[in-house]
Amino acid sequence: MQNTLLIWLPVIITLILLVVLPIGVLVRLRRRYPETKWDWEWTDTSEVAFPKRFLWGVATAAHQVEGGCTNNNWSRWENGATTDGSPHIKTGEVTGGACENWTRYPEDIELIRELGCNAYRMSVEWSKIEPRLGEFDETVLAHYREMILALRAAGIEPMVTLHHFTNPLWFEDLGAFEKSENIKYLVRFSEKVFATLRDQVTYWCTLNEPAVYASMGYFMGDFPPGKRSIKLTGTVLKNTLRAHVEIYTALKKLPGGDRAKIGLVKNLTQFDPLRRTFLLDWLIARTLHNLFNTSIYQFLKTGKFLFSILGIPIIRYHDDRGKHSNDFIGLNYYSRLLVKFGLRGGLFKFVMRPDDVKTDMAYAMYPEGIYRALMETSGLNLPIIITENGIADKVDNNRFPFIRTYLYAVSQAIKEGVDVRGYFYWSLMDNFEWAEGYSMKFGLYAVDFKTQERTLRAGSEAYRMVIKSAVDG
Ligand code: GCO
Repeated sequence: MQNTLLIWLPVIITLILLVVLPIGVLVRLRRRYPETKWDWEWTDTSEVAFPKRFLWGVATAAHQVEGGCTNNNWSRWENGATTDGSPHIKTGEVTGGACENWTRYPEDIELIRELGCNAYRMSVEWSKIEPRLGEFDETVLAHYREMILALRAAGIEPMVTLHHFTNPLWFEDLGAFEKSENIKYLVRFSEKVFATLRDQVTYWCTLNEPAVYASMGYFMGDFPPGKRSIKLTGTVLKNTLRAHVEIYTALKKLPGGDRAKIGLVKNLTQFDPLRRTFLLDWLIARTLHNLFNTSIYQFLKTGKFLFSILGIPIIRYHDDRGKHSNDFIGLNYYSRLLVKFGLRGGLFKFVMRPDDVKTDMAYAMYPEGIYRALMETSGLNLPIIITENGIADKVDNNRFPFIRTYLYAVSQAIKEGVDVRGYFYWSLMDNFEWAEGYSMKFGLYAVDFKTQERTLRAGSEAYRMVIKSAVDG
C-alpha cells in the first residue's frame, strides 16, 4: 500500500499542479473578468437616457489644434528622428500651423454651438505661457482669457486641461517628471493659470492621461523623450500622480478653489486575453491592466501607488492625499487591447479578431468597453466625466455607428446607477494625432489643412441627433 502511494504521489501532485490548479485559476479569472459582448443586431441604440444637466462637449488640446507651438518637447521631437534615421512622426509631418485655432477660435466656437454642445474641453500650452523658467507671458494668458470669455458668451461651459502631454523645453531639459523636484514648476504654472481664469472656469483637469504620457515616452519610446525603461516609466507615472495631488491641493487653497471642480484625466484601456482558455494570455493581460489602470485607481482610492510585475514591486509610493485629490474623475475611453502571448517579438503582441470592426488606429471598436470602463471607474465613488471618446475614421464609415453604440453603452451604465456628469467627444475637428501626425481623422469636422476649411462629416450627425433628443427630452 505504502509503495503504491509513493509511486502515485508524484503523479497526483503533478496532475494537481499542471491540470487542476490551472483550470481552477482559469475558471476564477473568466468569472471575475467577463469579456462583455452585446448583440448589436438586436439592440435599439435610440433607447438612451441621460441626466438633464449633462455636459455635452467636444475636446481638443492646444498642441494639436492651435498652431505656433514651436518651443516644447513635441516640437523638438517632431523635428527629430530615431537612431535608424526614420522620423519620430510616422508621416514625417510637424505640427506647424495645425488648425490655426489660436486665431480661428471664434469660428471654432461657432462650430461647437452648431453641434448643440454646451461644453468644450481645451488645454493651455505651458511653453507659450512660461517660455522661460519663471517668466510668464501675460499676453498669452490674456489670449486664453479672451477664448474663455468667448466660450462663456456663446453659452459654452469651458473645461481647462493644465497639462496635456507637452512640456516647455526648459522643463524637459531639467528632466521633467523623472525628478520629483520638478513638480513644483507645474504647480506654480497651474496656480498662475488658475488665478487668471478662476472667475470663468469651473472645471479643471490637472494632467491628461499620466499612464499614456509615461508609457509612450518612457517604455514604448514613441513619445518624447523616447526612453525605454520600465523603472523610469514607474517613476514618471508616480511623479505625475504626485503632481496631480500637489496641483489639486494648491488650487484648493487659492481664492475660488472651493468652487472649482478639479480632476485627473485617466485613459482606461482594458487589456483582455485573446484566448480566454490560455493562462499566459491572461497573465500578461492582467499584468498590463494592473500596471496602467489598477495602479492609478488604487492610488486614487487608497493613497498607495504600487507599480509591480507579478507581485514584484518596481515603484512604491504613499500619499494619503491621493484619496482626496479629485472632485470628479475624467475618463478617456477608446477601446480595449487583446493580448496574445508569443515567444517571438517580445513575449506578447496586441491583436484584433477577424470579426472586429477596425478603426484607423491600431484598435477596434468595442462599445461594451466604455460600459466596462464606467463600471470599473465607478469604484472610485466619484462623479465621472467622459473627457474623451471618439474614432479615427478617414472614410467616415463607422463614425455614425460608433457614436450611437458607445453612447448607448454610456446610457446603460447610467441606467445602472453610474454617476456620469458629461461626455466630451474627441475631437471637434481633425488635428495633429501625436506620433501619427495628421493621418488620423478624429474630427466631427474634417479640416482641409491647405485652406483651413472645416466641414461637418456625415457621420457626425449622430452626435447632433443624440444631443438634440437628450436636450429636447
Ligand atoms: C490621447 C490624447 C489625445 C489623443 C486622442 C486620440 O488620449 O492620446 O488625450 O490627445 O489625440 O486620445 O488618440
